[in-house]
Amino acid sequence: MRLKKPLAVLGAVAVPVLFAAPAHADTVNFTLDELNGSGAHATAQLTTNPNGSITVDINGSGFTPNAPHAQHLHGAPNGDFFCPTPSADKNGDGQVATEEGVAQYGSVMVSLTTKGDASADSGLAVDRFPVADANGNLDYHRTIPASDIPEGIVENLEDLHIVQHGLDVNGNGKYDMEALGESVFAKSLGVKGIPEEATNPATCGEVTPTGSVETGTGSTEGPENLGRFAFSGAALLGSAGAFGLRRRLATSGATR
Ligand SMILES: [Cu+2]
Repeated sequence: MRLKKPLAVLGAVAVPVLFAAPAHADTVNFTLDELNGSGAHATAQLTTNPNGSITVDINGSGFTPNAPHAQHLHGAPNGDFFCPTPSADKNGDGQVATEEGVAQYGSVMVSLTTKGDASADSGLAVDRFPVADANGNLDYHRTIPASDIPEGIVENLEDLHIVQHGLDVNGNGKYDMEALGESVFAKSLGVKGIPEEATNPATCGEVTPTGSVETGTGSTEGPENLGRFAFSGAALLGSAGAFGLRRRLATSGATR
């Protein structure tokens, strides 16, 4: 046991101090790769704090500029989930849509919002998600309070995946209906008129393999203020459909 030597050296006086030390902070790194040809990449660092909160840092590039990007911790403690493969594209439109990807990356555990609630209930609170800058860079830093984090997550961060949503498929600098039509996911929650581009996943990240290095590329095209959505998160917060969907998808994922 490694402690033996320091204890012997420090002597009995130091022992109570050692045992009184707070729980250690664990840091887990994630590498987020592009999904759906978004061109976006990111790295993330999740640090668990002694009080049960998680400090999240995300640095990414290549995102749709000036547009909000919903982002979540997906999966389940000890869950058998992973970042989606092309096979997740069930309708063959060349895109793994949110509702198609959830079966593989799991349902929302934590919503990485910029303020307020960060539970799964805020999964579509787009007015509280980070907005990429004019160059498509997206940086995020927040400590998520323990009260918004489900049981078992802090101890099992390596089982989770980070997914960031929103991409500009037809390269016109904004989320619109022309590329992919309406969001099937949002519509399933009773919200119409949301572009599929706004909800499709742009990146997915798993725990960074030890020793690997990730580099990102920046996008500088089409700065335009498109941070507005036709709906507010509040409209979705109370949606029973959101809960039903989560439960349904979680069940289908668990039976795989
Ligand atoms: Cu997500």
